Amino acid sequence: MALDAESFSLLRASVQRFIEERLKPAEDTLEELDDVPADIVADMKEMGLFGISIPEEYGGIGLSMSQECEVVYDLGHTAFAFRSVFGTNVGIGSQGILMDGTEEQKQAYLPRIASGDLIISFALTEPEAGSDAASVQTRAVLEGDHYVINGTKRFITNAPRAGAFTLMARTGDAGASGISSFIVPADTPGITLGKPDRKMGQRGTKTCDVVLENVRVPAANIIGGVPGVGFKTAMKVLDRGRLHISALACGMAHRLITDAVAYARERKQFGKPIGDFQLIQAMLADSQAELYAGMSMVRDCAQRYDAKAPGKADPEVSMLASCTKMFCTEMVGRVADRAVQIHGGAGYIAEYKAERFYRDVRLLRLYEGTTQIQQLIIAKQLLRD
Ligand code: COS
Repeated sequence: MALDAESFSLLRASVQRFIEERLKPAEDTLEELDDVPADIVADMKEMGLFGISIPEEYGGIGLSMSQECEVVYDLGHTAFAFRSVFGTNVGIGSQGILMDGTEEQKQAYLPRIASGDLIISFALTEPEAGSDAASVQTRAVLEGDHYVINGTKRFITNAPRAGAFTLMARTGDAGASGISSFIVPADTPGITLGKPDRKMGQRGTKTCDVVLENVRVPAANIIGGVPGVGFKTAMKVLDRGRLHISALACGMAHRLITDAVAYARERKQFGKPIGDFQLIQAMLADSQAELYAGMSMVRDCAQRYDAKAPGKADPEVSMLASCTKMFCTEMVGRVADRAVQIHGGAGYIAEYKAERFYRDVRLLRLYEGTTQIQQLIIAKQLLRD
């Protein structure tokens, strides 16, 4: 699946224009409102951004992973909260249905996800199940032709906006093979939302707990209709998500370098622009070289992702996606730190974006698998027989 080259370059140009003309000027409003203005969300729907990764037959734009990474790189040039509004529809919320869902489930959900009429969230994490995702405690018990679900999901991105969740719950014994993925409409009786999480950064993104008390969901809502394979679905979704996050990290690294270069040109000390000093130049050069390395990894890994059988696991590609996620998210942390340093005292002041983005990028090393989880995945694959 890929969009033809000409349509893709038109799409990309219009996304880039949208970022420059609409999103960047709204960065401060976003910060003040702690939300994405409704007119911007309406424009995103109009542009088809909610459905970039969904095939055309289900109402989306049908980008390949390589193409998606280029668009997400562009979106990384502005506050992450803009992308987050449609991020779960493009990635972790929808992809389980696309990869493993039945045709009926795809027809029922993907067109509404692609148009943005339905926001879908990914509900895996729990108070006691984070890095150890296979220890999910939320339980789904079969009663006739329904499952009754009880449990709590934590830090669920877009839960306050969601019309549905792809939600992992235990239908069987302990361990990964006892987990199933469900499509759970958000208005099902028994679902309540916790209060919005207050976070270090990324204002305008929405996360909260999702509490399920005797939530009755038709057995037909198990993704693919098969219980016990939900953990694998979740892992495949995360492999893909990790590449998406890597491209986002690179986009933000580019923004931070651009802002740091502009500041280094304009700020004068000792009678000349600070960019004339080699110690400042070294920080810029290190950042640029690391960005180049990261984006090269993203492009290579995305190409391999596109070359494998669609929706099927490939341990080598999973391992490379973890390498890419680990490198790119750590890289943007270093780049943000240098951007603050180049700005000097101004780098600690909220008026300058370096301070805000420094806090925003911190999340990338935590969600969709911490750096330490990526290390485990990489080492496990290397040491495999
Ligand atoms: N694709 C498909 N299947 C996968 C897979 C992948 N990427 N990774 C693992 N699996 C399969 C395994 O092949 C195994 O299947 P079999 O039992 O049939 O062999 C099963 O899933 C269990 O795998 P494994 O034994 O490796 O699971 P572990 O419990 O050891 O944990 C880690 C694996 C730690 C890698 C996993 O729990 C993880 O990714 N944790 C981080 C979770 C995360 O990213 N959370 C963020 C929440 S979303 S923002």
